[in-house]
Amino acid sequence: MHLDLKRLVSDVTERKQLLDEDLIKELCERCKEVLVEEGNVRHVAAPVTIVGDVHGQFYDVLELFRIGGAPPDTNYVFLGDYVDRGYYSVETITLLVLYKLLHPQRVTLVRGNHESRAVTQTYGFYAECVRKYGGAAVWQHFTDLFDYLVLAVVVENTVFCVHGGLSPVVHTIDQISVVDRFRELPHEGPIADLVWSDPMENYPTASAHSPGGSDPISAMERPEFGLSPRGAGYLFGKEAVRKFLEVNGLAHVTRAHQLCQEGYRIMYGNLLSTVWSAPNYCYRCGNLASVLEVGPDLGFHYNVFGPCPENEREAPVGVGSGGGRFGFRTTPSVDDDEALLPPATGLNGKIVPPLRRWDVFDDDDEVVGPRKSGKRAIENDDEYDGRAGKGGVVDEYFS
Ligand SMILES: [Mn+2]
Repeated sequence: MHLDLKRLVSDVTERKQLLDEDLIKELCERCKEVLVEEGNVRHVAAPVTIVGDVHGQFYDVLELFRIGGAPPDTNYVFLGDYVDRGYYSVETITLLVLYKLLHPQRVTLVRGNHESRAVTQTYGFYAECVRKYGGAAVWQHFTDLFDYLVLAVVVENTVFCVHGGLSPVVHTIDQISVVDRFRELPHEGPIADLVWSDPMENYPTASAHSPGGSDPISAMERPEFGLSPRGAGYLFGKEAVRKFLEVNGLAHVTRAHQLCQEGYRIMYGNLLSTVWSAPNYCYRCGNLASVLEVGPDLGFHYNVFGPCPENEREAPVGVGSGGGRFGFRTTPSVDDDEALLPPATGLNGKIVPPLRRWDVFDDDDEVVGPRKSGKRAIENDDEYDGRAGKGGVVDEYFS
């Protein structure tokens, strides 16, 4: 099958077309062929722009590319959670797959906890596929592809990038490199932890920590990790991050997975940051978004932006705010019973000094070459922090 990938990009971005099911199947097959050659941990060079959760907010993704530059003018690492919650998961993942195929060395797709058959059946992507294509085949093609996404990225042997966070059973990058990732997301173990875990401010120090005894790893071996109320992954604190960076000769962990009111959040004296790239999340949170631009000198710039006007339409034609009869259980709910990420303190000028590495880490993987990137910041007004849901593994906070 001959594919004009550039033409397909404009079909999706300009003509707002859904690609045919046969075409989606072909794109997913070709993308798997590319991804299967990538290691679990991909090494990339700066400059590179790191993107957090986008959750099917396709019009905001288009805005993101207007602000940050489109591939290949900007190198990208996407940190996962491409689908669910928003109304345009199909368009979003289709576009990212097209860019990956067009520029495989300049675009890296990391797996999020929503790149999963189980999670997408609950949070919207499955229903959207069925609604838009009249069946589950497209959902199957994409979720089969998700099994091939990489688990983490290291930028310039200095910045560790992952969707969720650290794992009590992962001490070294090499340990991530040897797991078998080509499968549905497991409920526990290193892969689950990487996509589900969260940092916690003021995590109790080892001496002050009194584990409840319900979790053997936390209680006996890694007191710097604690059980997560998400039901999967772990909570971890500064000490876990400091150790991980030191052991691996790295300087910073950047991750996504949690809504940030201001679009990003810096913690632990700049040892860790959260990047969130879905503005006005679920069309109602009123939050800002950002992408993290890592410069050639490893300087950080959090490029903050708000929702684009098209997303203010909230839902595509035919999808009511209730949405249930189209498969959305309801318009995604937002509970603010648990404050998520309080406003960032310090470092609020968005320019963060270049990082200092602990040590030199040996790289043996492919490296993406330098590229220029355009910049334009947009401001927004509203504010909200929140997360919803508790219970089983599939049940989660909010991202
Ligand atoms: Mn997530």
